[in-house]
Amino acid sequence: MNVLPDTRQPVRTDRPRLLLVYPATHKLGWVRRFQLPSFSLTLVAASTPPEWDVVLADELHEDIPFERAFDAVGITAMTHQAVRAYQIADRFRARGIPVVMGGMHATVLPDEALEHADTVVIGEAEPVWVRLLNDLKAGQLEQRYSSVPSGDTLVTPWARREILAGRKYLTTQTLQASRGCPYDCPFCTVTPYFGRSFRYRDPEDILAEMRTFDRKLTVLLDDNILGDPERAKPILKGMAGLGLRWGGQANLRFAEDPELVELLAQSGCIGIFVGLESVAGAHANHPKTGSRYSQADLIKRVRDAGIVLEASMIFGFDDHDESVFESTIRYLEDCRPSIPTFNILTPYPGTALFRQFEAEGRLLHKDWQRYDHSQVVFRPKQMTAERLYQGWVAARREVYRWPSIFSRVMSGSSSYFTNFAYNVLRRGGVYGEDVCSHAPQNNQQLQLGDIQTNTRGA
Ligand code: B12
Ligand code: SF4
Repeated sequence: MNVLPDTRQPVRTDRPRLLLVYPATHKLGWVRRFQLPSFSLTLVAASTPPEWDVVLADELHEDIPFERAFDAVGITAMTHQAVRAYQIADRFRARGIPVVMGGMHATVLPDEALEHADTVVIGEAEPVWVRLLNDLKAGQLEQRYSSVPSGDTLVTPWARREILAGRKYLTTQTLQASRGCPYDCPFCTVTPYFGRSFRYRDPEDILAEMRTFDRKLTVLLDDNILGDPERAKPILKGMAGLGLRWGGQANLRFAEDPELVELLAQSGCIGIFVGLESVAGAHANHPKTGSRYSQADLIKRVRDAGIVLEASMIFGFDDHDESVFESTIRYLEDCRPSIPTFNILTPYPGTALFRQFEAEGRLLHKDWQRYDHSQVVFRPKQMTAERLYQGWVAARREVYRWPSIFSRVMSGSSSYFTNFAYNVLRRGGVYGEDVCSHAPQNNQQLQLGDIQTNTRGA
């Protein structure tokens, strides 16, 4: 890691200086070039009045400039970044520099964040940020600035991507067309904090921002870009002429509407991520996943349109016993998404799941760095924590064996190369990482067949 080069120093010194920090929990090698930048911080920068010089420190790419002079430091953090964010905050505050914490973790646990920060932004920055900075300059900083989402329209400035200059990311062309989600899944923080209704930006504003993009690869960071099909369609129609190649997330039920699938393909969508969550039980029959069509049928529609479909499953719900690993693998073999992804259920603070597990005494700890979907942080109902972890490890390895990859890729009707490339990348992540470092106890690496006997051979 290097310290920030001088070219990224504020040009003028007579203006107030703001440092925005994206904390990193661990060092990344060359893969940092395939990460996305913090959209949160480019939006905070865009909401900052022009009188401020804004500097970004992305700890994935460079060291934090702890010794430099700033008038304020703003730090973002998801839960797994919180501990590192607090360390950074403490160091700046020790020098008397006021620290503002924002993002999902500070939003759900503002009291904890205030042990390390002078002030906390609860919720979205846009409505409160200018007032906060003015209060700071006037020496009247309050401890909390809260914004509550309302209505069905989202107004945000265009992200200030130039503060990312000098670093290599997968792409800096990220944006959100909408926020909010009505589905209120118990393991997710989005509905409580971004609101129950889909708030969309004005399609013309989105398209105008996209017209400034000079590369093809674009990522839409919406939780469910197709959540309100009638509001998504004008955006997709407008994108059709822009020549972008983009990926995003949605819930699979969008594929019930053939027009939407066609528009998605025409808009330049190359990959879409959907949460199927569970092969059986309550989460398989949730309004977001349950459909009058089979999931296999809906997945086929998307893949037939030439779009890579990534399906995410979660292991560890209370209605999951040890058979869930095997049944999930077999289910995915039938449904044939282009890319399967598995996560360990994680009770993030601020969710209904967290409250339930805390009330039941089932949280193993509150070591936030380990709340990242790859570690078991709670006591599962129908298996041990070790079994859950090892089943997750084995399931990932099973679906990224070469025969499994070839079988999935060849089952599509088009985009063989793109599908194969995505799978190879994912295989690298699964087989390349030191999964044992996350194991709750027993570090023995199991194959799926050690957990369930009915495993197919290689
Ligand atoms: C896109 C996305 C990703 C992307 C990109 C992340 C990146 N580089 O920033 C990818 C796919 C890489 C990703 C990965 C993960 N993600 Co993610 N991700 C999202 C998603 C869908 C959008 C994030 C986003 O950009 N939102 C738009 C911005 C504008 O919103 P925002 O971050 O909340 O910021 C606003 C306010 O919070 C506030 N704010 C934020 N920071 C600051 C700082 C200051 C100083 C101020 C004043 C204000 C402020 O102002 C902002 C503007 O309004 C969110 C869900 C969501 N709706 O937010 C999940 C979400 C953030 N991810 C989540 C998780 C868990 C993860 C993973 C840990 C999952 C995993 N293990 O794979 C990883 C961690 C990766 C990492 N970097 O270490 C959780 C976090 C939960 C939690 N309590 O921490 C979320 C909320 C999803 C969920 N269902 O709960 N993610
Ligand atoms: S559908 Fe997705 S974004 Fe919406 S509440 Fe469920 S997990 Fe969260």
